[in-house]
Amino acid sequence: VNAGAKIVLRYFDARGRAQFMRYYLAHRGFPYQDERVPLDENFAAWLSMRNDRTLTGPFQKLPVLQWDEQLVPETLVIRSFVHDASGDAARLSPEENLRHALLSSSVCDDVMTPVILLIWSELVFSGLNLPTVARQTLDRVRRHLTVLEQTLREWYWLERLADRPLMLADCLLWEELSVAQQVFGDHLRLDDTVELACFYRECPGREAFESALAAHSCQISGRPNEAEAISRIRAALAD
Ligand SMILES: N[C@@H](CCC(=O)N[C@@H](CS)C(=O)NCC(=O)O)C(=O)O
Repeated sequence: VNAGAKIVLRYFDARGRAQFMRYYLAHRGFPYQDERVPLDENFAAWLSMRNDRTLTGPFQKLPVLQWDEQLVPETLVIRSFVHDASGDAARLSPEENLRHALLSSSVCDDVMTPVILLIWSELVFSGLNLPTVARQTLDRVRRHLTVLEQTLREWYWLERLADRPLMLADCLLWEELSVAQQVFGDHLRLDDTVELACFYRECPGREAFESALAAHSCQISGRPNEAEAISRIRAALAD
């Protein structure tokens, strides 16, 4: 482990796919540069840097992480790179490492991505029926939280968390529970999934995460006028 690594996390000024890494790096005491591309008019700042692959990597998207000389793109690949480079992988058994990778993949693909897509949906798919898509996304996320809860119980996630430092999979799960609640409001009752509610409440990083969000408030996604889009999603679900 190179404790003095120069770390730059480059992402938009949004929570999106990077907020969980910000929580992690801060909470675990890795000094890093939180480089945020402003969400300005017509994404001018982003468009002026997008083709510079030394900044945006081989797929010209964000997040990318710079760890010393290594530029790492792709959210889940960054997760696994940092999990190794931080020394966390060495703290876990092979079976637990697999579980951390599995949980991260599942939370990314089946909670984070559908929720971000829903926020963008009206802009991206013309003629879309928002009430139908909002309902389907909510049902899908709810069902998935029920399944996640059973799996975390079977894996003794909370018990194990008590005996190890907070890791990226924890930060990711906490962040997506927070985002899902912010988007769905009262339509998603976390208390229906007791184990997840308990994790959300008692997660060792919770206070630091909430302070970080309060200290630098930003949108979840890059969608222009996101607050209005979220209000429309909630209203559509109330019908
Ligand atoms: N597969 C990538 C997806 C990255 C991605 O879609 N990033 C979006 C922001 S969340 C982006 O860079 N959009 C700008 C663009 O595509 O021009 C990952 O997992 O990190």
